[in-house]
Amino acid sequence: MRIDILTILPALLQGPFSDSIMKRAQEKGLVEINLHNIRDYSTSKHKNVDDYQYGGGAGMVMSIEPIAILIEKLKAERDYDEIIYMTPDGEVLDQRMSNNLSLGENIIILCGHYKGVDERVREFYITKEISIGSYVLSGGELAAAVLVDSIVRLLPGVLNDETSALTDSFQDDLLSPPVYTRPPEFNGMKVPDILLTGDFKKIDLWREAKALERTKLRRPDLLED
Ligand code: 6GU
Repeated sequence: MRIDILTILPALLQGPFSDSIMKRAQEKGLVEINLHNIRDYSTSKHKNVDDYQYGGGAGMVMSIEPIAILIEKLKAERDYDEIIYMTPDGEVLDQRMSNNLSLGENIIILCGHYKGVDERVREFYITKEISIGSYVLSGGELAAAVLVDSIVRLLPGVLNDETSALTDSFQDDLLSPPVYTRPPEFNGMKVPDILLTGDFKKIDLWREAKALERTKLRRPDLLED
């Protein structure tokens, strides 16, 4: 999979992809993540990427020109499955969306800033608008990092058995059951006896019950449909 991220703050996105699972996925050639600085495509003397909004009002708007030049360049090089705009008024990200996006070959992710991008970018180029939740971030970069992480870890070969995506919370609409490791007792706090029995059939049933109990208590909305 190839992911092209369009941003005015590429430095914000370098960290999240240069360590651990995201780093290994790139080294293994399972994903290619390219950061593009929108400012490099500005044609103005001072390399502006934003301007005052028509009609007045506080806040700058990201201009269409540098974004259009960059998207046209990328689209001329290959076909894209989706051109995504990260925005608080987009569709709220969930596991189903990440699963679907992980099946694509090439995606573009545009990170918004200021008051957002000129509406014409959204109308002519964007195929999908995604939010990561009901709160406001300073820009789309951190949201893009969340989206990319959730997609890349689903690509075949990225996770090993130990970190398998199949046992994640949400993958089957349930939260994960509690987990424990040694020691069996710490300051009087004990690991549940059943986990020490070696009876894996019973342990599986216990985990299922705990997952359901935890989901009912913390996220009853997941059980609704
Ligand atoms: Cl995608 N962008 C911004 N700026 N804020 C957000 C968001 C995105 N998702 C939730 N809040």
